[in-house]
Amino acid sequence: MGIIKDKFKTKADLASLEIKEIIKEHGNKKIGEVTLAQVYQGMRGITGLVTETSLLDAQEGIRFRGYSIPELQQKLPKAPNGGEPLPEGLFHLMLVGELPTDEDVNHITNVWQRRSHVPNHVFATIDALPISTHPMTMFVVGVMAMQTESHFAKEYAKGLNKKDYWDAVYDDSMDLIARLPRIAAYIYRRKYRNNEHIHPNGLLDWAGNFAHMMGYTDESFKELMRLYMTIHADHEGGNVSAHTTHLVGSALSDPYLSYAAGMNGLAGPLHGLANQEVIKWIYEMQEQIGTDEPTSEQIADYVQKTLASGKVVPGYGHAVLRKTDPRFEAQMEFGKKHMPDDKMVNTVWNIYKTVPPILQSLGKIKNPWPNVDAHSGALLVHYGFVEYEFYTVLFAVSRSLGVLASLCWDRALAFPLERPKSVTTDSVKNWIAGKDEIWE
Ligand code: HAX
Repeated sequence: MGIIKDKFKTKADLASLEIKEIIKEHGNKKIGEVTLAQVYQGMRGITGLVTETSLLDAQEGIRFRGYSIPELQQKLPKAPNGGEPLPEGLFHLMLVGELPTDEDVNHITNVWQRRSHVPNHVFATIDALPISTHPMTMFVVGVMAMQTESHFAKEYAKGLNKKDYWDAVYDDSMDLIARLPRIAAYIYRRKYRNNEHIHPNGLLDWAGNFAHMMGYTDESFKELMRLYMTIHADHEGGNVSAHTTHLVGSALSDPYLSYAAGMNGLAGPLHGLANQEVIKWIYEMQEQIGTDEPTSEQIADYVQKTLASGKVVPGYGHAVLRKTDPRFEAQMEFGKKHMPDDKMVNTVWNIYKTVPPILQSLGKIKNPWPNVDAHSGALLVHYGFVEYEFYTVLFAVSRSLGVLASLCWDRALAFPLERPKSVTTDSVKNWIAGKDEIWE
């Protein structure tokens, strides 16, 4: 077995014993009560999942295995002469539960380089789609075309022992993560750069090579990709992309099928697609007002128009967070360091000053603060990366790290098929009337 695979297996075996003991000793403890409102309103606040890789606190924001984003920026290994964490390191932390050494990170970079070959039929499948196809659709179709390579599916068909599920899921996960930047860069160059493709650079780290294959040579853009790929990787288990990957994986659908399902969820405008919506919304505002430096009053006016037309302000609000997203803050710091005078970035900062009080004044929005998607596009635009329909693909490449590390844990801990109970409104009415006790 490989070094990382060995470490993971040792950790997972220990965790598995611990969990068995926890369930034996405390399995009957109640973790909360579920109200009818929660059943109807998106299950907010119901604890119903275990996801080992990260934990979201409403006030503090995300912690990956206990570490906040500023702590990770300090503690994770960096590229030579770089200042941002390498996503390889975050993957190690999420998978193994330990901070990596420089050597661990180099090892993962090398493993992903070795596994990064994408079969030709995947590119041919993407090429068969009209050029107007949304990049997220091309991306998921590419992932699905690559499902032919699944070790898990092949081994399962031959007859795989339950105890070995994790092994094939691990191999598929590593292959997928290694190959996704190639697929994404291919789509980018096909759609926006005359189909002129760039060979991978075997000397670069995973995110640096991704930047290179998309055609961005600036060192600070590579740094942005390292930060971007790190902060978008995971947000505990209940969000649509993580939860969907986990749910579909629980049916023993292989990692290609599970990840593709999750990414279809990421492609929704209330989730990951919000990053494209933010920049689209800013461009439309600039066009309507006739300036690329809107004042706070002009922004406030445009926000009111957006709300009056029954639309959401993209990039603001969150189902769990109740403060400014630390991922927004990390990007703001990057902006201050690399492009403090950029007009689009300054507009994002002005929007940050203007929007929360307006949303607060409506009285119904639980979180008026910006989320990760409010900032990411502006940093990309600074480097000339203006093709905002592509932004969610970047998010998807990053999200593979979290959801696939979690999928490895799901199978190593032998989590069962997920199947919550649902009810009908008729049965709810009967229950309220005291006639029906079926789901008590
Ligand atoms: N603009 C306008 N209205 C908003 C709003 C926003 N940014 N955020 C919430 N609301 C509204 C809701 O639509 C809801 O209205 P109704 O009662 O009329 O239906 C009300 O405020 C209460 O919503 P909530 O309880 O505060 O928020 P939810 O948990 O239901 O929804 C969302 C969370 C993220 C979906 C929501 O805040 C939203 O739509 N935001 C804009 C889209 C966005 O930025 N999405 C990305 C979220 C982060 C993420 O997943 N990134 O990938």
